[in-house]
Amino acid sequence: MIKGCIFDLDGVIVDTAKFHFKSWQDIAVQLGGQLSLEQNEKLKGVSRMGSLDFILKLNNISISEEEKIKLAAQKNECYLKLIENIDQSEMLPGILDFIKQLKKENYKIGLGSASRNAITILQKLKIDHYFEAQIDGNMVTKSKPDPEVFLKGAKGLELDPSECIVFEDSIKGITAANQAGFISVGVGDKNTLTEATYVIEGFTNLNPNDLFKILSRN
Ligand code: B16
Ligand code: MG
Repeated sequence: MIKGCIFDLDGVIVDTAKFHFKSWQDIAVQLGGQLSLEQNEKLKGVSRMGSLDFILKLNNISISEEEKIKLAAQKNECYLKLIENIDQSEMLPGILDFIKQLKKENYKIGLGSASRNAITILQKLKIDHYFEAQIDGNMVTKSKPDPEVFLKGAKGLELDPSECIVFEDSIKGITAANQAGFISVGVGDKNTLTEATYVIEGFTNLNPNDLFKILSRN
């Protein structure tokens, strides 16, 4: 029986992927390399340092650990500037309504994001009060596809993974959810998120109970 939902942030609740992309692209260009929109897809759900390592490898660039720490901080400064004035208009269509419906029906709601900025963003969007458990990149030691972030989310909600749905836009996040026995709902392209229990294109006009009925048949 479904009792709670755990949401990824970037790409599920809010359209911040474009800001991560712009910030990383600037770093790649500064290093004499590049980062295309297609390559950026592989960075979804990947931690800050993991993303930098990916970009360095992609461009055959080798730098010291000290330099890496500086670049990661520079990327984050740029990202923070871009999200400075973020508000509910940046939320993905239908998600706020979906969250409100869940709350009305007494489902528990949690956050499971790789981003160290996730809680700041929830506060800026003025939706943090909906989330009984808020797990972000500062609270985990292992990145997705490790399920730590979602397991901590379920623990915070006092639920078993089998009682929770994880909503994710990244392949790594879906793998993480599946590994730990959650029901996984991919948000995006069904040809990309092939491992998900079920895939939705988005939250527009989506009723939680209708979705849960479909999931119980899968
Ligand atoms: P930060 P999610 C992830 O968030 C993003 O998808 C990924 O692009 C980003 O690199 C990562 O957070 C770390 O973000 O630099 O803000 O700590 O999709 O797991 O909500
Ligand atoms: Mg995401």
